[in-house]
Amino acid sequence: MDLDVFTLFPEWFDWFVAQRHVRNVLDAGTRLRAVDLREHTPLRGGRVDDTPFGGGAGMVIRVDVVDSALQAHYGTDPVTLRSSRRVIALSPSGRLFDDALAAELADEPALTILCGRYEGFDERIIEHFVTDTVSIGRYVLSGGELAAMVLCDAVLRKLPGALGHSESAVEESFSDALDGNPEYPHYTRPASYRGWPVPEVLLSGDHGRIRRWRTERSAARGAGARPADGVGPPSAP
Ligand code: 6GU
Repeated sequence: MDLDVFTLFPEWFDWFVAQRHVRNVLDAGTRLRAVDLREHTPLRGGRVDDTPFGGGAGMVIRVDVVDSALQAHYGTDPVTLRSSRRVIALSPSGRLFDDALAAELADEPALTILCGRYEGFDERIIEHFVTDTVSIGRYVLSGGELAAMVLCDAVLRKLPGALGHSESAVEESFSDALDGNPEYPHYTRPASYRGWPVPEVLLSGDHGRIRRWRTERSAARGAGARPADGVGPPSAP
């Protein structure tokens, strides 16, 4: 996969790409580049934003700035670029990111991710250059960079080479293997700690029973059930 992240803070991604699980995917042939939105700005002083027409608080990323950045990077008109690759604008008002969207994006040969700052993007960027707007949750971040890392992390770990064991991503939370439910609980040694025992079934060696227990726990979590002791986090509505 070929991943380009357009951002005002490309150096933030140095940390991200240095992480082991990201390195593994990059070593297996995926490319991730952080591109500085300021690098090709047509405005003086590296300016990228402006005040909103109609007034109001905050600044807006300019359409000519994003046009120049995409044009310079790809050597093609961004209006046509989006017919050949997925161009995603990160915005708190976008489509909610989930495992299904992560899987969908992991199947793409190439992704372009635009990180907003300030109040967001001039709407013409969304209308003419972008294929998707994506949000990672119903809260507002100061910019799209952390959201881009969340998205990249969730997508990259689905690619070959990301995980130590190729099966680890198949039966994880929200996957088809678990009918879209959260993952079942895990336990490891010691088998009893401070009087807290591990569920007996997991020590039974009966793989059929273990499988049924896990499917059941996963489905119960999906239904928002409390843990059996009733002292866990409150159940979902
Ligand atoms: Cl994608 N961007 C910003 N700025 N805030 C967010 C978000 C994205 N997703 C949730 N909050």
